[in-house]
Amino acid sequence: MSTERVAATHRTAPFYPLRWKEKMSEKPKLFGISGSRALRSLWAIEEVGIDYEQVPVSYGADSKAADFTAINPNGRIPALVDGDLQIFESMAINLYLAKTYGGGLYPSTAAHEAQAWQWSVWGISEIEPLQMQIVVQTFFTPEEKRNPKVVDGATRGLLRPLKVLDAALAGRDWLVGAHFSVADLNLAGVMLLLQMIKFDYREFSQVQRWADACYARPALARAKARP
Ligand SMILES: N[C@@H](CCC(=O)N[C@@H](CS)C(=O)NCC(=O)O)C(=O)O
Repeated sequence: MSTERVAATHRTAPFYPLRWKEKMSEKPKLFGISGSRALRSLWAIEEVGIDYEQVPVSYGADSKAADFTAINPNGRIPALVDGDLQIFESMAINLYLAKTYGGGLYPSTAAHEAQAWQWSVWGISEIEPLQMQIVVQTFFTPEEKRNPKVVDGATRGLLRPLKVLDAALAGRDWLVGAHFSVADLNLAGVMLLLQMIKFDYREFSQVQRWADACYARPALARAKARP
């Protein structure tokens, strides 16, 4: 919701909770750069379409500075400040943004909401550790120290969750309900790293189709164009 819409809502509904009034004074601030996992939350905030400020904190020393660790004591990006709320973890940030400002991006029933949480947690627990092994070996390990067995093992390990995802997507366009939702956003956001390493999805045609549709979203292109 834009600041103007919040302001208009407030004018016509004087008994709105105070937090809306507080939010009118300052835009949400998203901390992190697009060349990091903060891309997931930049994508989310571009999808919901609110006015926001990006604070391009990078990883390394930048994310360990005291003014940033006061927001995220883990010293990791992304983080979000919205009014009194300070929150870290990309999945949690995205669920909050979608629920607070996202309209149709957030499921409207408790069952669909639970499924959105399921896919968000599943991406972080079943996909992320394995894909990170490949990313670390490919991009952050000097060639002479790389261990092809690690990449082979992680690639094999990914086959099981990808098979599950492929089956879940059979006969449906999106993970939850009939349209793109925060469930797709979060899982595809995690899997951006698989796209980066050009993971071969040939065996998983439903995953390929769904990933292509997610990655064609204009909001993602806008997020990638950010610093
Ligand atoms: N689970 C976290 C991971 C965040 C994360 O590890 N971010 C990296 C950048 S890609 C970072 O800030 N690294 C800095 C460090 O570990 O010192 C999330 O999804 O938000």
